[in-house]
Amino acid sequence: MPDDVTRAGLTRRDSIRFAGAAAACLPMATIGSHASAQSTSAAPGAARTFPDGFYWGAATSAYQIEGAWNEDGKGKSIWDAYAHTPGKIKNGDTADVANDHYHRYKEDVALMKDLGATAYRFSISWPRIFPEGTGQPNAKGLDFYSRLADELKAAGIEPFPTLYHWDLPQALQDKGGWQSRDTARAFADYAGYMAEKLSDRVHHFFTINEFRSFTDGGHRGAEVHVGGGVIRLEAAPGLKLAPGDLNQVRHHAVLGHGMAVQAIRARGRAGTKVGPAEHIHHAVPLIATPDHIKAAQAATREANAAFLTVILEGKYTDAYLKEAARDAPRFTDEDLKVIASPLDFVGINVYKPTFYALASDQAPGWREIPFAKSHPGMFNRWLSLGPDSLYWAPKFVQSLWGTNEIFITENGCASDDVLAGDGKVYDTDRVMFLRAYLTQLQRATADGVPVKGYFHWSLMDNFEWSSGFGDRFGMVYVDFKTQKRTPKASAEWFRAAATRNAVA
Ligand code: GBH
Repeated sequence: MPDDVTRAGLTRRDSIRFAGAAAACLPMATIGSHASAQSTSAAPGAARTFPDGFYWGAATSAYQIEGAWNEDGKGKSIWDAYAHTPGKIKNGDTADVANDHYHRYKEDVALMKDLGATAYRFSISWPRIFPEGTGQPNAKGLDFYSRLADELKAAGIEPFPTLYHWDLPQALQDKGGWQSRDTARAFADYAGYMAEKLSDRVHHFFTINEFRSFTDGGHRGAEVHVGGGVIRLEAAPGLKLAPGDLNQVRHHAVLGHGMAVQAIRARGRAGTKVGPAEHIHHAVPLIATPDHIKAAQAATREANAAFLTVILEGKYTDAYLKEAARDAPRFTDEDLKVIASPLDFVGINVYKPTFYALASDQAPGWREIPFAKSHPGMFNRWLSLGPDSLYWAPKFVQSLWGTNEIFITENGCASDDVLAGDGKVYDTDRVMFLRAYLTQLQRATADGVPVKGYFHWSLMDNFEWSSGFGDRFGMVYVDFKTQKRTPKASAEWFRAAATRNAVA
């Protein structure tokens, strides 16, 4: 019954009963003296605050929300082509319209403002800017991002664009895509162009989102065993390359990142900051004692050998090259220098531990501990619950590479959201997830790990790649038939945290 439902989905009778019980067990005098006795030390529930100036943001990506896939001179991307291929996306969904954000960006910026967000991470669609990947820019494409940046600034929200969130111009795919070194060059030219045009208002650029997801996911894919069956996970362009060719794709991707960093420095205003947004593979020490912590740290360095480690160290690890053997990427010393171009910050997407680790007497010095069968997870099977990832992942970035600015560029979960009788969405699982993860992030900042901001994935429900519109990752519920946006309970949680700069 709708009128029987009050806030937080409790029935009116439940909330009255709860209030009565609380009053009977905890007389006011007890509550008062307890609070004052604790006031000089860390009281239960003491504000778990973040450093001053901490950015509270939400994240999205172009293909997942914009729609307008063929408007205003936009070129086709590999995701347009892939989603238009029958059988590739669940329920035959495509992001041709998606959240219609291209036309509704003002409404979406207003939503963010209501959430108390001070930063927004979005991605720029490369084929909107360069429909053919290179050559003649499309003025209308640039104009969209320019208007978006203005709208954000006017709302007091700092724009943090990502230059590549997987939507490669199809025209470049036709010439070999990331298998070709020319794509790295083309990416840098596009990155430099964007810095030139936007760096009067945009002070932070992320180069590439999640190297492994589009290199390995798009050029090899994976077969995973789920509930007795096998499902194939892949991303555009949906290729199955031999190991040596895949390693070359990975190399071109990190090279493209490095070349883009240099192009942004050359063509952006002085002071423009740049870094990657990488899904860091990381081990969490199963037991947090010095030997296991050291082992987890070493495992984390090796787990990122092809991506973050070479970007931050300018060298592929010996173990990576040894294991790849004949299939190792072909590269020059000059490539390594470009790949390791100095960065201003490191952005990491953090969802769950890649694995737990324990120290071992045997090489390589750690043991991977798989998730227990009964380890709890979120709505998506792959998303095991591991809040202390938000402690250890940034901590290891700092301890391994001495990074002095870290952003959490994504963190969040899908939820089987339903509109309640009162028209609201009570996503208690997402609120639980947020509180648990951000408690660990706050712990990292209190330890001196230089985390400068947090971007929740995602601002609003959107096109979740191969899963289509079925997996809702937003703090804002979207009815894809009407485009109506409804902030969920998690959005209220986010606002409470952002406005207090503390875990809520
Ligand atoms: C991010 O990827 C993406 O950047 C974003 O676009 C996406 O919408 C969001 O997460 C939510 O998924 O092989 O079983 O682990 C997160 C990292 C890596 C998670 C690939 C899903 C595939 C399933 N993703 N992974 S599994």
